[in-house]
Amino acid sequence: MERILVIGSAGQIGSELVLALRNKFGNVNVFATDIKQPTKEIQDGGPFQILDVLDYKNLLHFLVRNKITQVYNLAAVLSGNAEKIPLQAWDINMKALMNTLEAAQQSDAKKLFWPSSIAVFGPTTPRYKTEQLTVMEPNTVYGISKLAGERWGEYYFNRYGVDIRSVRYPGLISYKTEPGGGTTDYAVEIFFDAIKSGHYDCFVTEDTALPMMFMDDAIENTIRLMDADGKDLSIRSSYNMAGISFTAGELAQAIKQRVPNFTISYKPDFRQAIANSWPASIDDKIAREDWGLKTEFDLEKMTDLMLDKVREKLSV
Ligand code: AKB
Repeated sequence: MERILVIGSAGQIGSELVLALRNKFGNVNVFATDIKQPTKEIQDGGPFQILDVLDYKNLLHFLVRNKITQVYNLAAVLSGNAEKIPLQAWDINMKALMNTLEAAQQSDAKKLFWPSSIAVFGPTTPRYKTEQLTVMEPNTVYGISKLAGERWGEYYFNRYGVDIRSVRYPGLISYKTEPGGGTTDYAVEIFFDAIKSGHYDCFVTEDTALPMMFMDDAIENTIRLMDADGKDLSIRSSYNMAGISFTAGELAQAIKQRVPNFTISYKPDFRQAIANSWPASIDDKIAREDWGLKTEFDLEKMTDLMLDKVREKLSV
């Protein structure tokens, strides 16, 4: 019987992952935690507790007291926000990971999911169909922390047998909880603004292409990786995960086809440089081969669903 802790359950990924895990493992076996209140659905649906992953002793106590066997650590300061508070963001991102790795090693919670990101790549990385093993010289605080985190994860696997599993998430597109402080946030904001006001001021240029993924695909693949037989996993740093690549202009066009009055202006800010340093598309054949990564949503299908769900959420 698995007993699962999700750190960061109020965030964009956590708020959907907790629900999927509770469906699979039973409500009482999935402990949602965060430093802020999650959605009502999560609070009412099973155990929830305020827990600060930066407090090592408390984290270890929690794992032991609740006989936790698996941890999903989703706590992070994302790329845009990290550039505003570089040292603080480094401290938070690294400490959150190191505390989890160390607590996993010291307890029975040996199976760990920690997300990496396409941010581990940098301006010297080949931009198209970026391979798993390639040049990695990230030049953002967030990217540097994710690359360092990947190395530490692999170290804890080799040295202590912590069963860490990870994917390099592309930009994630969802309607339940909006992301906060990331570079790929425009691909979510655009849907909300299209429905609310019919106009979006986009903070990257029209021709900016980045890999993205609809949240349902991200959640399914995260659980698929955690379910995989450890013997099949050749990568313990983090797996490339491609999703779908499109430009901001192509996304705007897909929305305009469905919301004819929609307009967009391009006003690039500091996040343009971050976007330019990341790959436009990713090669994820190793994940497909090792543990059966697969996706269902292309740009059209995702746009249809996002518009429906955002309309429902905003009750228009
Ligand atoms: C961000 O934009 O910072 C994140 C990411 C790609 O990891 N969404």
